[in-house]
Amino acid sequence: MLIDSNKIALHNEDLIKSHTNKLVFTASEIGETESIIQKLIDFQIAIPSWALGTGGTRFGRFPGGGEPRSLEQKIEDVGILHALTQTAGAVSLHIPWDVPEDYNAIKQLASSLDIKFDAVNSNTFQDQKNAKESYKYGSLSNTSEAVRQQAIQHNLDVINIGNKLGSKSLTVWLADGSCFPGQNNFQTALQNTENSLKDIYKALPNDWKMLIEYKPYEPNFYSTVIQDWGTSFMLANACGEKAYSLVDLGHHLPNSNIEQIVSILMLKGKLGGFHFNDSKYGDDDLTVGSIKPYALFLIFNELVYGMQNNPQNPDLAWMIDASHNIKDPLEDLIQSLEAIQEAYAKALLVDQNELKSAQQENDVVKCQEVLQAAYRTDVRPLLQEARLKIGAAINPLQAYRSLNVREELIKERGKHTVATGL
Ligand SMILES: [Mn+2]
Repeated sequence: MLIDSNKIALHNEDLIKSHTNKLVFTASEIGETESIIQKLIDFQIAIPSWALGTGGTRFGRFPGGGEPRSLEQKIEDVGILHALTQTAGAVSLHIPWDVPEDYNAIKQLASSLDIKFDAVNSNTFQDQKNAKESYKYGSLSNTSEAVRQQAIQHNLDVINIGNKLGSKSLTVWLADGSCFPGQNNFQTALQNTENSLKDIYKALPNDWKMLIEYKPYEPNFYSTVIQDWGTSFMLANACGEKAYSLVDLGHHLPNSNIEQIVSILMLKGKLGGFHFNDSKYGDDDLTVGSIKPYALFLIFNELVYGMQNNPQNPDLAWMIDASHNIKDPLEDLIQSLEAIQEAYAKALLVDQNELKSAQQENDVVKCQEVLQAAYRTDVRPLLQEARLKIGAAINPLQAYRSLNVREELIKERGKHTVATGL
């Protein structure tokens, strides 16, 4: 299904009058708006191929119909999101599920929808059919050399696939760890992981990055080999200058100060990728900004500071890594995109000079006032203006519903479809 740009224009015509009134008011409140609007236009967020279907838990899964069953259909879904928002201009593939049969056809389809190929993701956390070795006791950390070699080779294959599509980075997330005390030798597991990552790193093309994701627990419940940002940072340093840490918002223990982690990694030039989601308890993969919007704003405040003050840190690979257990996946992603833009715009509003001088004077009250003045500003008219300027829908969710996108997808693909790769 393709979104007709005329229909978006009609949707915008209906909303433009009230939008313009709100924008005038917002502009009068905050002054200069053009640079913020341009930054919002430039900010593109990748959609992972596994986020386009309904997720589930170990208790069940309730597919909503019209889900993409092939790589082509997944890219078409990202195309729908991008047409409505002009913010989702990239897809992040997961191998082995998204191996193209016809590379040229896939590249053409993506470019016709203005979609780029972001980081490619390897998978060594479950066994594939016909695999010789099992990852039951780990992959890159496994005590068996044969298992480690299989996992290394898989990552090299993923680099090769990504290279043919124009990707520029490999994301490695490991489920490796242990479920019970004594099961693993911590030092051996980490050493094996480091050696395996170095072997993968050696095959990385010169203009690529390797992004190393961390997570404190799950699916292993006693220990995880790459448990935190310090371990990821250590491994990235051991591999070399093209290796970076990747922060996934859900991959922290409750109440971790993620904004501080982000800040320190950027100071050290080692923050390479970022996965958005939200959580109440653990790696809940909920809609971005649905639980802790102020925490998201504080994180964005550090990201903006880093982007403005840390030239040693590269441009980040931004991605939504969420699951949609009971919502329409595309509607959930539209909500997440909006929450990300909102937090970004608010962070851009922070008066950095005023904050700095308040910090110098140890005016703690003023510091809080500066941050919260930005946070309390309604920036939605700026998001809408950015969308209007680039041909997206002023209200993407409303447009999605009034264009009956899900109904059309169900007509095209059927009611009982289950997306692959989750
Ligand atoms: Mn992630």
